[in-house]
Amino acid sequence: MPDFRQMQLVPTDVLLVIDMQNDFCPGGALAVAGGDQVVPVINQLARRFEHVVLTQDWHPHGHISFASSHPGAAPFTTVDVAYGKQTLWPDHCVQGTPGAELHPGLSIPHAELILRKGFRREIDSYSAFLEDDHKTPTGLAGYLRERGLKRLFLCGLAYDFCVRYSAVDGTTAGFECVVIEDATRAVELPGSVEETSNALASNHISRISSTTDLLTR
Ligand code: VGL
Ligand code: ZN
Repeated sequence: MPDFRQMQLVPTDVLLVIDMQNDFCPGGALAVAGGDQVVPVINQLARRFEHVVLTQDWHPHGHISFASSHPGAAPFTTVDVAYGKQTLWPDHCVQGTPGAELHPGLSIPHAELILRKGFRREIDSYSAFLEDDHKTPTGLAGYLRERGLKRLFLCGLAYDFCVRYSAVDGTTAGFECVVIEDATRAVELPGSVEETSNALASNHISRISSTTDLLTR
């Protein structure tokens, strides 16, 4: 594992802020415990990065990931869909609703891109790179590559879903990915945090703290 104490941020690094939206924060439709607590941590981190990219979960009404779209099904259960198992969620991050807006405390005026994902009714997208059919690209890899951005520091919500899959797919796409652990929070379905930590480890994705020298110097 790289020694982040010896390292410096370089201009080809990017902070990737995943789904810091009202619906994932306390009071929201799919609230993650302590989700709002990472807002000041992320604001502070963002000042260290020349390049910041945000993502926004952005679902149409009737989205395949909504339990309400599957008669008789309850949130937090799974169903089989064309691309495999789909966890069902309460309706969340519906396009154009207040719940889909970025958290009002987020202050990153220099963010360069807001990438929306999950906007196809029949395909969910946890990952910022590849939708859950494992085929449909979001365009982010092309954007980063064309701009010469190489190393991704991930934060935001949720650790065990969108942060996890974005980090793994980013690695597969050829980017070095690092998760800033205290700048994330987890949904915490049974086993999901442990599985995430294992998936990150087996993909050689480092987990660091926002207080690491690299990020504070
Ligand atoms: C997410 C569940 C459903 C996330 C998005 O941002 O982690 N989780 N949609
Ligand atoms: Zn979603």
